[in-house]
Amino acid sequence: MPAEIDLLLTSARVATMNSGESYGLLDSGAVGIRGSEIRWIGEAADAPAARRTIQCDGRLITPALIDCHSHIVFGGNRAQEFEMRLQGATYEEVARAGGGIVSTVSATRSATEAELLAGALTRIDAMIAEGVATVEVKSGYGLDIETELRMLRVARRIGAERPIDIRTSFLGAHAIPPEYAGSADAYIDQVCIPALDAAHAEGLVDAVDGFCEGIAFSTDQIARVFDHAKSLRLPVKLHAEQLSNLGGAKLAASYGALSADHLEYLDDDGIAAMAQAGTSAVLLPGAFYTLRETRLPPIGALRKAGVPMAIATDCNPGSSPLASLLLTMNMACTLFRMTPQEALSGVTRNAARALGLNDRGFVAPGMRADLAIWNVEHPAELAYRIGFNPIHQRIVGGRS
Ligand code: DI6
Ligand code: FE
Repeated sequence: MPAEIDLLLTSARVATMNSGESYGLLDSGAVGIRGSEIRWIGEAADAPAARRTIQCDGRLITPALIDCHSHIVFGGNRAQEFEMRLQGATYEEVARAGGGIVSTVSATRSATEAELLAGALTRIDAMIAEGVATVEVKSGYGLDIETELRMLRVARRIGAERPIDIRTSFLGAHAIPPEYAGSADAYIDQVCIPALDAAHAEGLVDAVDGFCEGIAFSTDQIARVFDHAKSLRLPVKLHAEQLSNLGGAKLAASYGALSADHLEYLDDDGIAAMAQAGTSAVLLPGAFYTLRETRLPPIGALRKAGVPMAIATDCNPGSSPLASLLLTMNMACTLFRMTPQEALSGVTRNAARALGLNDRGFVAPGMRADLAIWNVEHPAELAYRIGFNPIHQRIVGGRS
């Protein structure tokens, strides 16, 4: 009779993350996999027979990591803007002077699909090397129909080129391109919505995102994009309350958004709306760090309201040139005073939830077999070290 388990990971400490409040630790545990699914979890002593066994020698198993907010497809880089900011310019001043997002837009428009893919793969490879198995990737540096589609095709190709699951978000409402300066409404009607239709028709869109901010789009403009997303039955999410409070989180919650992201300027009203709607908070310490923000997202109030908190790299060439989810975990603890357990939940269980994925993010029978095996004893070590990658092995969809 063939064994029911293809692959058994045994003699491991397992952080199952199967409750929101703890690591869900199993000290001498084992995880049984069949095909691409977890079939069994329990004490190593009780483990069933398996075709193949990996002895983990006491190493830690966690769910594979999930980066639920990234902009890894783009052309060029913004090192010069980094220099400008070091000479005193703010992020908003750089954006208003034609730099910022818009300068990445020019570089992205002039890049070929192959060039965009090559750049994105360098960043994805850094993520894979740290045990990441799912990455959300946004468009938003094209801001014309053709380039938005090109970015999303590149995002899909990443998943074909590498063992990683890519979830795409259409971010046509990211910035106003120079040819529409002063005409944000016309941009929404003539480019953003037609681009969304075209991308959706090609099967390129898993969710719709926007940037609600003084230097980007108003709540009314975002609402029009979200109405259109709803008509296509696509879930929504929003960059909200990053540099000021326009009520973006409340708007997002009113559309049942998967997440509201950034949230440094979030107020009590926004928190209550998110809690009621079940909208997750995605916190982005890399952007906070890079922009040297001083206003912290209201972590304590989010925690108290029971809003699930995810954390992500926001990997992008301007406000967060960060591809390390492990460093993001450290920053979430050191800068935002999140606990190491919250940081790990934020890149596993709560990151899955922020993407609307219920088949991953914790270790339990029936879940996808996306796991990371680490050379650490205790899960707090993942957030504790800086610039140190203790990965031993990554398993994606049951494949080691
Ligand atoms: N907020 C961000 O942090 C990124 N986009 C956004 O809306 C930054 C994008 C960039 O500066 O290129
Ligand atoms: Fe972002």
